[in-house]
Amino acid sequence: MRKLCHWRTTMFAMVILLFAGCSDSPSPTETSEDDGEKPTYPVTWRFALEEIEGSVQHHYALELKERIESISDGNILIDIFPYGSIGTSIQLTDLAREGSVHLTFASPGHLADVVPETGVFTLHFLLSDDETVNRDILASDQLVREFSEPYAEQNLKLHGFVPEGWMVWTANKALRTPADFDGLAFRTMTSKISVEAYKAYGAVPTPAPYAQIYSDLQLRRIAGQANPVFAIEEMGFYEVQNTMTFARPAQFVTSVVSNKQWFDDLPTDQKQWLEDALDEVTPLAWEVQAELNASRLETIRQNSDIRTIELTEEERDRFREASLPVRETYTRMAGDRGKEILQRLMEMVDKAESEVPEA
Ligand code: 6CS
Repeated sequence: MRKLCHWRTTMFAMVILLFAGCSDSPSPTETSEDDGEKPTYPVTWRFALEEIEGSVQHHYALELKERIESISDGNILIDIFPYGSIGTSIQLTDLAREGSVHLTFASPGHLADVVPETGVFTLHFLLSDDETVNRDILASDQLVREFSEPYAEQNLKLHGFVPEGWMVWTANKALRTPADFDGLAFRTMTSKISVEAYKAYGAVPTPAPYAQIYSDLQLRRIAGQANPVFAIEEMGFYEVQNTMTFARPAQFVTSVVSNKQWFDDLPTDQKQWLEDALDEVTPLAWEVQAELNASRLETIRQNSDIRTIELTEEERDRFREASLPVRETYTRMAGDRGKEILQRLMEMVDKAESEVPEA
């Protein structure tokens, strides 16, 4: 990636860890609501992002920061750490689990090795083709409740899921049928279940952190990758690929989490501020991703002669069929609880789609 230096990442991670114990905001092992002490304001919450400045996650974090700092009259400050200032997705999850960062994004494509149930969001053609159906399901309290326990077991408090747009495939050729993936070194997110989605199409899945994609494409260590349009633009992937295939196999879904013990120990008013602010930001994030994905496609078109291909329904059906066995693999990896979640999610989609008024 152009905007990230690995050594800097490691250094920053070490600095964060060193300062973790003397944070403005109590670390999970320090003060708690129960000890009756008034917090010493202002306190600072650290929010780490899996994406760079200008991204969907960055917009989300800025909106949250503005709200929290305003509702709390400046008593709570939020320090935002965009991708590149601390570490990879999975490192951010680890830092949140041990309390060095308070809040972070944790995308299932990486997180599923830690919380296997979240691998359900890496499955293709599972959610609806209707984005508003997906938006409502992902924003529902019911879904968050389904996942609360698996996250809590990893000392993570799940605050919600955020869709960031359709996954778009890039390569130096069109990917119209599963046969086009045959033997193709295709970058996937790092969890085992993310790999399975592309193995099912005959690709040679090559898991790698986000920061590595650009150089791996440039060096021809990989031949393709999948990400929403806004990411393909801001990470420059379109500069080193000549075709974008729009197959709408899945939404890119991420989750917003905090250190569970830190959240449980927050004074009641701070907890309420956080929950209220998150409730306000979620619908905005939907609008932000829609706007960014549309405008960045224009930017890509202006700055390159990349080909864009929209698959027909018949072409999509071939991928849908090839993707179905991965659901079995998911249930083996995510166990009974994962199986139930998959079932519940399919029911939610069916129900929501049946309630969509006819056009
Ligand atoms: O592909 C990835 O790894 C990343 N893609 C996005 C859009 N956000 C974060 C994630 O790590």
